[in-house]
Amino acid sequence: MKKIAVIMGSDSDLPVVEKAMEQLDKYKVPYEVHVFSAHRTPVEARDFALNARSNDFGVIICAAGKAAHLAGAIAANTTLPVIGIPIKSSTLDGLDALLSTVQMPSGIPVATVAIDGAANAALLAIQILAVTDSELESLLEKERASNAESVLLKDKKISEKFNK
Ligand code: RP5
Repeated sequence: MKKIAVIMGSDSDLPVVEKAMEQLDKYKVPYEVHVFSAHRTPVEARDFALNARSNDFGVIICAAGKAAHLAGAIAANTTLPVIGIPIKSSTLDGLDALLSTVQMPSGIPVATVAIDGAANAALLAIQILAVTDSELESLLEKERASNAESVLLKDKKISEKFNK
């Protein structure tokens, strides 16, 4: 199975990004975690992206806050799918990071999840690997079925309380 890379712009992003690793652990998907910054360590970020495919990665997740150029800078140097997580780490509540991550020019896509949406970033990366992995696909299907069951249970409880 291909590895998933989880890159964050700073270790201060870790409390949010950990939600991605929780999902990757749950699905037993191999991954590596790094701190690279588009602005503070641009050479290392570029080198990682250039070598990611030959280093057996299948998807790269990039989390960054403020002027969040990490996902775009990584995407510029690889044709692997890149998923961006805008991090709420400034006085602008993450809107700065959201716009910096999502507004990519044509030709260099970044699949951007919600502000602080680390769990969904991991799930999307897993779904990408599941395109060619039926075991992973069936785990995803099971999880969705169990999520649906818990929502139906909530509906039942609310219905019993209010719909007399
Ligand atoms: C971004 O700047 C990082 O991704 C982080 O969200 C933010 C603040 O970084 P630190 O100053 O806490 O290292 O590049």
